[in-house]
Parts: sequence; C-alpha cells; structure tokens
Amino acid sequence: MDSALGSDVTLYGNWRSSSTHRVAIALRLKGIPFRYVAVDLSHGAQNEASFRAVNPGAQVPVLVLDGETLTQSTAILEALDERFPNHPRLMPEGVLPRARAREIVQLVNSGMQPFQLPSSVRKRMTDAFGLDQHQDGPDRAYRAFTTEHLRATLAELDRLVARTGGPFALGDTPSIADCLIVPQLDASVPFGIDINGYPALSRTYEACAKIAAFQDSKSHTFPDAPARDATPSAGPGAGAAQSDSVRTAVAAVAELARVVADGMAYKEGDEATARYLADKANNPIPGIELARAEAFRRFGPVATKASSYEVCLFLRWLAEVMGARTVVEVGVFTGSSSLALLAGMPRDGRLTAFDVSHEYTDVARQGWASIGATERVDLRLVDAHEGLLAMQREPGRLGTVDLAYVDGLNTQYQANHEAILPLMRPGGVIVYDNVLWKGRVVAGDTDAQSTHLRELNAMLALDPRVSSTVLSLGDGLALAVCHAAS
Ligand SMILES: N[C@@H](CCC(=O)N[C@@H](CS)C(=O)NCC(=O)O)C(=O)O
Repeated sequence: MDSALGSDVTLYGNWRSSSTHRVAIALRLKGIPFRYVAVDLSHGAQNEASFRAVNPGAQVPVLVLDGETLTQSTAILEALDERFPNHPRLMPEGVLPRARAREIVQLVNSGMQPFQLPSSVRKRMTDAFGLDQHQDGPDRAYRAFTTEHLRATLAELDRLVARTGGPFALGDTPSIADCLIVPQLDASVPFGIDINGYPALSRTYEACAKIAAFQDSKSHTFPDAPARDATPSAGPGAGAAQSDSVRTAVAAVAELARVVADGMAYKEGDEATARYLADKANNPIPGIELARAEAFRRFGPVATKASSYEVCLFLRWLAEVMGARTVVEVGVFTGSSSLALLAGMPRDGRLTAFDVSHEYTDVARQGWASIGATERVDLRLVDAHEGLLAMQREPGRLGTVDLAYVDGLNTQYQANHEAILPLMRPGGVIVYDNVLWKGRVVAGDTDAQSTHLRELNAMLALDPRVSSTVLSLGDGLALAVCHAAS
C-alpha cells in the first residue's frame, strides 16, 4: 500500500540543482505528493539564518519527511524507498544488484557532481590554485578541467550502465541509478558534452525521457526557474503547471539559450560573436526557434544533436543562391536543418527527407506545419541508404537533385555518397555535416565514427566525380559539387 497519502513531505531545493532533481524524480516515481520550497542559491539564500535553521550545512536538497530533516540526496532516496516501498523500488533486490546500483550512484554522486562547483566554491578553488594567472583566465581553466573530467568519468559511467541490456540503467524499470544519471547528463550539457557519444547512457536517457516523473523534474519545470510567471510553489502542482505549453515553451527557450550560450562560450571561445551572429547579423529562420525549444522540452540534451545554428544559416543561404528546387535530406531529427533548407528554397521546391524516428520527426512535422510547408516535404521513415537506392529506381529521379544535405548516421556517409551521386544533377551540391566530429577526426581518434569520417574526407578529396572542400563551420562541413550524374 502507498502510505504517502496524508504524509507531509517538503523538498527544499533549487531549479538548477541536479541533486534536487534526483529527489524530485524519486518522489514523482513513487507518486508522493510534496511541497516545494525554492532556495535561491544564486543570491546566497542557502547561507541565510532562516535556511541554516533548516540545514546548517547550507546546501540543497533537504527533505522534511515525517517531521525529520534529511540531507544528502542519495540518503534521501534510500530513505524514501524504505519508507514508501511501493513500485517502482529504487533499490534492486539482492546483494550484488544493490552493490551494482551503488557503484553507479557513487560514481555520479562523488565522482562527477561535486566538480560542477557553485560559483562561490569555484571562486575559492580558482583562488587557491592561482588560476587568475592562467592564460585562459580562471573560469575557462575551471571549465576546461571540469569538461575533461566529466568526459572521462562519463565513459566509465557508460561502461557500468552497459552491463545491463536496458532500457533503464539497471534493467526493465527505473531505479535509483536513473534518478542520478538523468540529472547528471542534463548538467553535463552546459560543459559542451555530447551525450550521444555514450551509447548506454543515451539509451537510458531516452527510456527515462518517456516517463512523466523525469519530464516533470527538468530544471525549467521548477517554480523558481526563470522565464516563468510567479506561481505558488507546489510539488505536484509543478507538474500541472507544465501543461501550460506556452509558459513551458518560453522557459524551454530560455533554458536552451542558456545551454547554447554556455556551450558556445566554451567551445567557440567567443560568446559575444556567437550571440551577435545569431541575434543581430542574420534574419531568423522561420519556425526554427520553436522547433528547437520544443525538441529541448521533449528530449533534453539529446536535442543538441540538431545541426548547429550556423550550419542552418549556411544551408538556407546555399539553397537560395542555388535556386534549389529538388532537395534531399538524410537525417531529419527534429527539423532544424529542414526548416533552414525550406526557407532558402523557392515555394515550389520539394524536400525528400529521410529518418527512422517517428518521435523526433514529430517535432519536425510541427515545425513544417508552423510555416505552412507540410505539403512541400516528402518524409520517408526508412533506412536512408535503402531509401536512396529505392529513390534511384523511381522514374525520372536520376540526375535531378540540386542539393543534398547528409547528417544522421555518420558511419553510413560513404555508402550514402555512392547512393546519392546518381541522383545528383551536374553542378548539384552534396553537403555532409559533422565531418570534423568535435575535433576527434583531427586528433586521430580511432572510434568507428572518427575513422569513417576521416576516410570520407580523404575519399572526397580524391573522388574524380566531385570537387570538394571542407569548412570548419559548426562541427565541420564537407561540400561536394558533382561533375556529372554517374
Ligand atoms: N552530495 C550532496 C550535494 C548537494 C549539493 O551539491 N548541493 C548544491 C546544489 S546541487 C548546493 O546546495 N550548493 C550551494 C552551495 O554549496 O553554496 C547531495 O547529494 O545532496
């Protein structure tokens, strides 16, 4: 029996605190109603006497349960599981499975989260290590270290999670491990980390993304998150507020902007230029902001797999200067690049687009509908390589494509190159995205993707059927002009 009804549960937390997210997820998984009290960490509310009276340790989360005050999120999760032993159990049965769960919990709790220092602690650290003397400045130096540390530790976390067949971290149901992993992955994105590089973690993340307890515990859904109207704080009420789609979209845009700006600030090293280019030096691409916000709301960090904004701007421009009427896209995902291509094509242009995911392309479909372009897109939910070969067999298709944009499964690029070439008209252009693969291609990494892309770049340079060049735009863009349909 769920004995939660009637119990008085209060969570003190903060919208950006991943440790708070862990507890909120667990409470919602268990269906435990709770009151949420926001502690404004960015203005030092944790150090005020009123909060120190609750937790002298001056940190969130704090859970008040049955009149007792509990701190340390992992202790809270275990206490909740024992106090409310209803389904799903957060801790598995059996000595070994419990030890396996704790391996994951400890790696995140003590090996990862503490390195994402709040600014007050970060200042103490950068001062203690003399990082103001560092050539990149104290903050960049800290971020570079944390990013490298997270990358290395995520690889180990991925190994631990890969031991089960999934879909969740410990098997068929969500557990304590997922309560820690999902907020940790969300928190890693602002450090420029692409979680798609960790297959077992991506699998777990996607399984959790389908569950309301995880969806309703994202940072932007908390009552103290910015870009929300002031609403009375409430636990289950936070979920109800999320159904207000407009407010959620606004919060999601704000969150996305923060994540993108954080990522750009580190990756590109020039946040001001990135912001200026996006805000002041380009017309917006119709529909793209909402599509990106909706993708982020639904899929969290997975949404960052979308083509970068600068690549989208370039695609629109290219489609326009080429007057591209017949366009092929491989890898629609959530629709950013297709919206860019459609924006550059004439009104009678048609886009044939390949993807295998109903879920991701559902967001793309919304985007096309929002700009009245539904009829201009022929979406084919099939394996792209098979789909391209089938397209070759359709009457009148060979030698007709003006522009092809290839993204998606980047170990299929070489096969797709062969399948696309016969479809291209002489002078048509094929664009391949991510050909520098976050620096790994140049660094000589030997994983399957880096190796494949290095081979592709070398092959394109020598392929007599095309003239090609590679731009270091976004994550690297290869452009191949076709000499003749072959
Ligand atoms: N190990 C603790 C970590 C708690 C923690 O790091 N809390 C952060 C927010 S995620 C905090 O309150 N920071 C405020 C500060 O340290 O000033 C737990 O799992 O609860």
